[in-house]
Amino acid sequence: MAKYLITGAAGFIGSSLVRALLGRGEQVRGVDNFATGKRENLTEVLHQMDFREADILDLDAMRSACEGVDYVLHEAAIPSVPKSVIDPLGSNRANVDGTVNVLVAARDAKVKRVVYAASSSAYGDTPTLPKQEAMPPNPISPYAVAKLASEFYMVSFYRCYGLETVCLRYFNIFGPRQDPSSPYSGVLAKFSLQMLRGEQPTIFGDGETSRDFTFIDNAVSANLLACSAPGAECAGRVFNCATGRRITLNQTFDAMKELTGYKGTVKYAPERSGDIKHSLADISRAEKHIGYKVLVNFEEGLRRTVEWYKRQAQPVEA
Ligand code: UD2
Repeated sequence: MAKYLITGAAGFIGSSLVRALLGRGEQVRGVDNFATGKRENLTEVLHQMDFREADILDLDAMRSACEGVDYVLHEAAIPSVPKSVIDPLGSNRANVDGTVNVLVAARDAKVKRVVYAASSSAYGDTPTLPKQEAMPPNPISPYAVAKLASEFYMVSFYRCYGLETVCLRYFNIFGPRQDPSSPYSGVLAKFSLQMLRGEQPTIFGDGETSRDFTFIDNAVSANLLACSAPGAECAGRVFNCATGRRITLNQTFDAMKELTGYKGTVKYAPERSGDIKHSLADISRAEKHIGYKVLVNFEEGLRRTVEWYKRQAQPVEA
């Protein structure tokens, strides 16, 4: 049994990792400052873990959180392109300064490995598809720059201090417990809530924007593999975490109409500043070096996701 620290444990991805690790009988410690995470995401598992309300910007709290830990899964972030365009300083603090704190604490506590929630936004709008890890990054939004800077810090801590770090470049992860209610929410969570309520969703752009939408179970599995793979295969390296398929927003809207029963139309609005047009991953590096496989495809993931939001909308029976 190993001990894991999950930063951002009350967030969508963090809380999914908590459940997966507890399900495997691992010891789990979690930190979250509830900036974007929610206590409800941990309700039924809180008693099985060591949860601490703490901010990754608090170095002392991170030092204490890293004590006795084998693996750190660093998910805490302010994960939004548009929010970073409005508040680049806030994005940089959480997404860069916070990461350096976690790394310093992990290094000094002699943690075995840190796995980092990097982002596909690092690739930016380079025309070449699919995106391969060896391609030069070309970030557009402050969020993308911050996530990339943290990736470089991960690699630097491996090179300078020998702390094993692995970066997983997440490609639009979606699934149950993703917050649907903020203007900065991921598009699939937002559309699920809106369409189930019969509200008209908005597509920014012409709808031909595409994403390699990746169901959460695939990201959870990538994290577990990134912890267990031999250091020679993965330490100090970056891996795409995706499915290798891209879906347009128009296709997504059509698929969600069927699943939600929404009868209305979609509204089109101008593209968002900082957005990327197309995103698609080459996943062969992760397949080769950490044994990654796509476990759940887009259609099945979307079905499970919409079902979950439907259940949330139903009143609890007395
Ligand atoms: C970026 C990263 C993703 C992750 C995420 C964290 C890329 C390609 N992906 O996701 O890996 O790090 O940031 O937040 O950079 N949209 C609508 N209507 C809406 C909401 C969104 O049309 O109501 C559009 C949006 O303009 C974009 C697409 O849907 O073109 C996806 O947006 P998103 O916010 O779900 O995720 P994205 O791609 O910014």
